Amino acid sequence: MDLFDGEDHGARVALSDGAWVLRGFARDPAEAVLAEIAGIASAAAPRHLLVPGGKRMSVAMTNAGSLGWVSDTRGYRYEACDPQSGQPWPEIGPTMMSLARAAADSAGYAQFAPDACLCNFYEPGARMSLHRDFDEGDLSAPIVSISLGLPATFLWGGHARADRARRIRLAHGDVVVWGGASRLVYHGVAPLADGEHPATGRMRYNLTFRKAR
Ligand code: MD3
Ligand code: FE
Repeated sequence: MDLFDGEDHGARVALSDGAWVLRGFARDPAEAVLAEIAGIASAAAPRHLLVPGGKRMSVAMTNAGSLGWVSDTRGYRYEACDPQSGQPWPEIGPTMMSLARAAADSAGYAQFAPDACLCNFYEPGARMSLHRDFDEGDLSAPIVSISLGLPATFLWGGHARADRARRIRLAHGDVVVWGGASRLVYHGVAPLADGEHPATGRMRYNLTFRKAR
């Protein structure tokens, strides 16, 4: 019996090939995860990165783990140090790490050992346009995402950018595991609707755990 076992948990819904949504999987430990996010943010401040085209992202980002995802006008890559401080990224928090591993396990990905956690900070209006995540060195590993705070509309496309996107609501405590045939699909997030969440105020947090090396 593990820490996160409870009557809410164990609802494991297949979204499509290799993608599983675990509704409310992170709800009980949410406060501990939010405290870990605050610790990460105080060591490596969330910032609005530039994309290679020169635009500034509306989502603020930081990282935890031995590698962190960064973007600037030269491109996208993983780096061991925060370019803003020159220091290594802070460690992935123990509660969020065990949660990500338990989620991967329950979706059939045993021994998930992420080395990177990208932390996304959404204020009302922030969005993420359709993209694929393929900068990771190990594309056979899944990505695990944890959503906290205000709900978002996740846009889930196909294997071609032009494929019509499905809309999926991701709420506080939802965890999604994206692997197998779903690992390289186009996806994004619609502009965040304004609101007030009891745990986070006017904010949404999304953590994605990756095997970058
Ligand atoms: C499906 N983040 O950080 S999480 C990202 O809500 C990102 O902040 C979104 O897309 C967010 O790259 C969505 C869900 C997610 C993450 C990675 C995926 C879905 C994915 C990779 C492949 C397929
Ligand atoms: Fe993504």
